[in-house]
Amino acid sequence: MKKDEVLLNLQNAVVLANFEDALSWTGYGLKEGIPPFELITEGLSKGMINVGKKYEDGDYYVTDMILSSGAMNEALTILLPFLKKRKSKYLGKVVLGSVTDDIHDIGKNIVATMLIGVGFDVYDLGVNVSKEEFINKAIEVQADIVGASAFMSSTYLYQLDIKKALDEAGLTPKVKYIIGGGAVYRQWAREIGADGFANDALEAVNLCKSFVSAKGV
Ligand code: B12
Repeated sequence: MKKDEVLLNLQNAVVLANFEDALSWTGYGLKEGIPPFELITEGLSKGMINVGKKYEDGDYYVTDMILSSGAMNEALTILLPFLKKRKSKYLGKVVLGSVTDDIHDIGKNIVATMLIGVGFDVYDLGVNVSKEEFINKAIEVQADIVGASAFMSSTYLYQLDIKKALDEAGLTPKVKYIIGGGAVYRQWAREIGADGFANDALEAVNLCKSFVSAKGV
């Protein structure tokens, strides 16, 4: 079977919240040598984009989004361990979380896993994380990077609050601040003075690596 077909089957498994298919097409894709990250971004995540569209169009309810997340998370239980295998030396410390009032965490979890995989220590604060929690953790662990995820137009403004709090705590510019998530764009990162934005976990990894390599790690 062609790679595109496998990826399409994975997308459909997520859209239809078919847990069994999500698992079996993930297994099949891996057996066929499709890289785990591609199965995530080109298969599962694209399925989630369709789920979001269906919700927006009124064809899906919140319960449908919950079920689809379940199917995606099921497949991720197989895929994330591949991304987590640490291959390289220690690169630094990253504090991550989803902002206040935002409980979307699938994207953030993928970012966290991939950062661990390339050598970062990740302190994942979870979801609905206040600016104070970000700052306190960054100080406690002497973080190199703080990353905030937001998936909603009602929550992305908290990314600005975190930037202000980092400035006020005197952590910037030493601590780099990065943002991402379904609700945000590169331009927003520029507007709030964040050090970077990433569309996906691979970009996030490259961004974080660029900060530490600039420090000579
Ligand atoms: C799944 C889902 C849910 C699940 C979340 C489950 C979970 N544990 O995460 C549930 C059902 C709980 C949910 C609830 C809600 N949701 Co919802 N949800 C989605 C959906 C369909 C998919 C999101 C997702 O997980 N995508 C998959 C991942 C992999 O996304 P990704 O963007 O590819 O992730 C990459 C990048 O973003 C980046 N990245 C992510 N985080 C970070 C962080 C950093 C630092 C960096 C650098 C990069 C980075 O790397 C990731 C990995 O490659 C989206 C639709 C969409 N298009 O986003 C709606 C969506 C986000 N939800 C929406 C809404 C409205 C809600 C609810 C308000 C619904 C309701 N009435 O209750 C609630 C709000 C709950 C809350 N308080 O947060 C809206 C938001 C609209 C808006 N613009 O504000 C969306 C856009 C749907 C829509 N089209 O209307 N939701």
